[in-house]
Amino acid sequence: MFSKILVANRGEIAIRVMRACRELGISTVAVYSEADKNALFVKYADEAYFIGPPQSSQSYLNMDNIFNAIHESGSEAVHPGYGFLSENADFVKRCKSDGIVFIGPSEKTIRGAGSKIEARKTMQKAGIPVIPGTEEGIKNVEHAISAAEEIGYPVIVKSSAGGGGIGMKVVKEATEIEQTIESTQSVARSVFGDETVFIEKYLEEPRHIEFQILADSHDNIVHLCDRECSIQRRHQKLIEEAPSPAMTLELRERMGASAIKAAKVIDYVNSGTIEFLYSKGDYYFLEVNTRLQVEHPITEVITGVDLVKEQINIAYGGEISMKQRDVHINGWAIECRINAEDPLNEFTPSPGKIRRYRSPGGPGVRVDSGVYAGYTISPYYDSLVSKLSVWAPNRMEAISRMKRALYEYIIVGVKTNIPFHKAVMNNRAFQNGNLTTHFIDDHHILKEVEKLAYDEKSKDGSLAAALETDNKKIAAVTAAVGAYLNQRR
Ligand code: MV4
Repeated sequence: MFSKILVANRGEIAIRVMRACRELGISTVAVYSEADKNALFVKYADEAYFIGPPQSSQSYLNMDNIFNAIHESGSEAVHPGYGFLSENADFVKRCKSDGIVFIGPSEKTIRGAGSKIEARKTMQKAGIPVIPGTEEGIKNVEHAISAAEEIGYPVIVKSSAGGGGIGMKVVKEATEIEQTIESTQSVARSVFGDETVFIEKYLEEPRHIEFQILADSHDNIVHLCDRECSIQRRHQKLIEEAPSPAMTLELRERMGASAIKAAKVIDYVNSGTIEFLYSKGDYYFLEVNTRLQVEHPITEVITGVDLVKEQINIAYGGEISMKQRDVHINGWAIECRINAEDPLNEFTPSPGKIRRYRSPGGPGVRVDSGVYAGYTISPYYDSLVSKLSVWAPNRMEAISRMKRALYEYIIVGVKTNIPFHKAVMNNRAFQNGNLTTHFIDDHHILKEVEKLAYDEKSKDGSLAAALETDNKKIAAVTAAVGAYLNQRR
C-alpha cells in the first residue's frame, strides 16, 4: 500500500480523505493557502505545506506549488478531492510524468468525459439512451434552425465544454434560436475557450438521478446504486438522498446496467458517477463525473462501502473489495449541505467567525465537517460548513431523523441554510417523494423558510446571550490564571 498521500484540497473533503488514510495506516500531507492557516484539515494532517495566497488560482490550482509539496514531502500519490484539480486532465498528465499516482481516472478518460458532445456520442453508440439532440456541434445558423425544428421546441442549447449549468440556455420558439446560439457560443468561448455548442430536446420537469460506480484496473466494475439530487438551486445541490424515491427494482436494473456500460466504454478506472435525467418513466444519460462527489457519503451510508478506501486501493492497483452480487441497499440516507449563507437573501454567502458550534449526533447521524468553534469561514472558497447525513430504515424515518438532527445543530456567528433544510423536510411534496429539479421554486419553499429562520434566530439569540456570560467567565478565569503565573515568575 502507499505509505504517504498528499491531499490537494481543503475543508471537509480533505479531512474525509485523510480519515480513510489514517484508517489504512497511510501518512497524510495537507497543502494550504494563506486563508487556511488555521483550518482543521491542516491540523488533522501529519504534515502540511503552504502553497500560496488565498485566491484558488494561486494556491489550490497552482500546480507548480502543489508538485513542489508532493516532491518535498515524498508523497507517492495525490488525492484531488472534488473541484479544484480533480477533473483537470493536465494535472493527471503531469502526475504521470512525475511518477506520482493520481487517485482518479486516466487523463484520456477525463478529457473524453469533459467534452459533452463526445460523451453523448460515445454513449449513444453504446446503446445508452441519450436525450434527442444533435450528434455534432452546431455548424451554422441554418444547421441550428433545422436541427431545432426536427427535435421540436422547447430545446436547450448547451456548450460542449460546459458544466455546472454555465453556458446553457433554453429556447422556447424558433424566433429565439439564432440569437441564443450566438450568445451561448460567445459565453462558451470566453468561459471555456471552446465555442462548440449542441442542441437537445428540453425536458421540462426532470429528476436528477445518478449512479455511483467503482471500476478497477482488472476489469471489475460495480455500481453502488442510485442517488437523487433534484433539490438544487442554480445548479448548487442542496439535498441529496439515496436511493432515489423514483427508483423501482426494474428501473435500477436497467439504469445500473447502463451506468456500468457507460463506465466500460470510456475505460473508466476509479470511483465515478454517471448522471441521468429521468422524465416520464424514461431515463437519459447526461454526464460522467470523474471525481469523488460531494454527496458520496449517502451511498456509503446505505451500502456500507468506504468509497475513499476503495479509490485508494484501486489506484494502488488492487481489486474492488466486492462483486455486484455483494452490493445491497440497507435503509435510506439523506444529506443536507449546511452552507454559511442567507436563504432569505438570495442565498448570499455569509462568511465570518463561528462563535459557537455544536454538531448533532446520536443514532444514524454522520457529520462531515471542516470547521470548529472559533473558526472563521473565509470568503475565498465555497460556503460549505458541513454535510449532515442521516441513516434510517426507511425514507419517512430518515426525514424525521434529519429534522431532529437539524434541531440539534447549533451554529452561532454566521447565517446558515438550516432553516431552508427544515422547510424542505416539513414540505408535503418532499415527504411524498415528488421531486423535480424545479422543486424549490415550484413549492414556494422560501416562504416557509422565513418563519423557520425566525425560530432559528431566537435560538441563536438565547445561545449568544449565554455565550456572552460564558466568555466573561472564561476571560475572568484566564485573567486569574495569568495573574497567578505572573506572581510566581
Ligand atoms: C437539461 C435539462 C433539461 N433538458 N437538458 C443542468 C446542468 C447540466 N449538467 C445539465 N442540466 C440540465 N440539462 C435537457 N435536455 C435540465 C437541466 C437542469 C438540471 C439538471 C440536473 C440537475 C439540476 C438541473 C437544474 C436545472 C436544469
